[in-house]
Amino acid sequence: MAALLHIFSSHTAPAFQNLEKAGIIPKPLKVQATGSFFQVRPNTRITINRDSEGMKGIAGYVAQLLRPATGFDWKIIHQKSASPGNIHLMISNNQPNLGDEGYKLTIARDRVILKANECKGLFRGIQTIRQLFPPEIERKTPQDVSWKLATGTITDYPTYSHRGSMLDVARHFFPVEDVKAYIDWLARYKMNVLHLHLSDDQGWRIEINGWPKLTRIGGSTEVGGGKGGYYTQEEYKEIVRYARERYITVIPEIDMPGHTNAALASYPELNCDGKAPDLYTGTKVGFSSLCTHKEITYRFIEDVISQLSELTPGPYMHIGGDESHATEKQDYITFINRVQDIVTSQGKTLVGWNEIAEAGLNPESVVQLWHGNEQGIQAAENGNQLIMSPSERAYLDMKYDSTTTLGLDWAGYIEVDRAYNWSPETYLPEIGKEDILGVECPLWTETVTNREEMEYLVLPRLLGYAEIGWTPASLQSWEDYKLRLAHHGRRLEEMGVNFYRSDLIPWK
Ligand code: IFG
Repeated sequence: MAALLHIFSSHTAPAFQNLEKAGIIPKPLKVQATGSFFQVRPNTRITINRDSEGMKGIAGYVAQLLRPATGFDWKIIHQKSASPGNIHLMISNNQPNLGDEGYKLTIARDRVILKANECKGLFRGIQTIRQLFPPEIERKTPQDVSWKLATGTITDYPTYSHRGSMLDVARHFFPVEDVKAYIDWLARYKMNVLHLHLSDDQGWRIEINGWPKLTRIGGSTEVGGGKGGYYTQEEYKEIVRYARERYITVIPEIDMPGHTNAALASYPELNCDGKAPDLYTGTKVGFSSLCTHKEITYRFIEDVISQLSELTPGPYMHIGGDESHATEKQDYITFINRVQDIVTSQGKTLVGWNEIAEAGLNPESVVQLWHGNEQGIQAAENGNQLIMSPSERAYLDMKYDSTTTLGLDWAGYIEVDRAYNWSPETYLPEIGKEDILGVECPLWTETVTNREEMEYLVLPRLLGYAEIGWTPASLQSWEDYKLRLAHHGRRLEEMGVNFYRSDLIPWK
């Protein structure tokens, strides 16, 4: 009784007494509130049941998340079991239903226990814990807040294993710190893939040994004629490291045979007529093609793909294949099959936009559906898994509505509700859940020049795509999501990001 009185009498009424009202995004599978709270104190510790590098890394991540706004020490202790007043992280692979990214979170009045089969699952569960702290937790300086976590249990694991976003660093170049900020957003909402669009007509962004002009010339500009830029291999490795620390896989994309003007402008010999075109700073598409008849083209591709494979630990290599209007159809098909052999010889699985389905791919190759449902269906019938990125639903560069200055509108306007109200497994009747690897929302950057503009287009729509990838379609509901998003608005405010305040959301 005293405890109950304590709750109602506490003058600093904590944010929630009801775990089920915490408004977590993406929505967890199962939440059971017990109506009380766990009091975080200055001497609350993070305890880990294994002294492994992975667990120490995760505990360190938690500490650096919670230290700035709480001002507490967050000592990390290796101990077998949970103890009063502390947050215990534990790996115990005896919960097969959780899979490798699932977790079970128990918040009792006197302790917090986060359990998972693997570190990846702990990392996803930490994002949930982060959303149970009051929004002030996002601040960078100690806040005078009574840090209480609502009690109860959460059992959670993702629907799709591929939940990602693509960042186009070719149309406009973004320095490493902007890519890291992008990775932080993905991590916060339990996404696990960053697809980097590293080359296009307007720019080549990754240093390739033996082909220095790709970056010296191809990386020297961008849409609008700015100075462009590129990642050295060291900088690219730093991006990959930062992503891996957050259990996010990088998928590099070198778009080919089309979308290659930057490479063609850098090396005359890659052009069929041996003449290098000018660098291009406009926004047209479909006018460029590697010369598919020349052997040097395949030596070039081998060098690029082998070096990029070496630099990228993930299983995938994206070779683009979209809008190759300047490549003869039969040449295109021969080319894609030859590149597929190069990719698989490097031990990677090929990914490409849906046009590659015309090439009769190995069933292991993955097709990313963006525009061209017939090719998507052809891929599914061919046994290829699909990444669902339908442009009229998932393209983050689409304007919200006619008043949005940033972005494009060729695939239509995508307000926050339209971004949320669809599901990959019902998008096309011919494509079932078993054909789908997951979902990915691309940000093309023809009109995006800096982080603030990025934030405006990406947030809050990214949160909806994160939920589409993580939460079962049966639990998806716009009426429920929009209230959770409204509630989450405080957090976006505290993060200081330039998010779009849609009129459709009753922001708190
Ligand atoms: N389509 C092009 C992109 C970009 C996009 C802008 C794909 C696969 C239109 N290809 O989307 O390069 O220009 O919305």
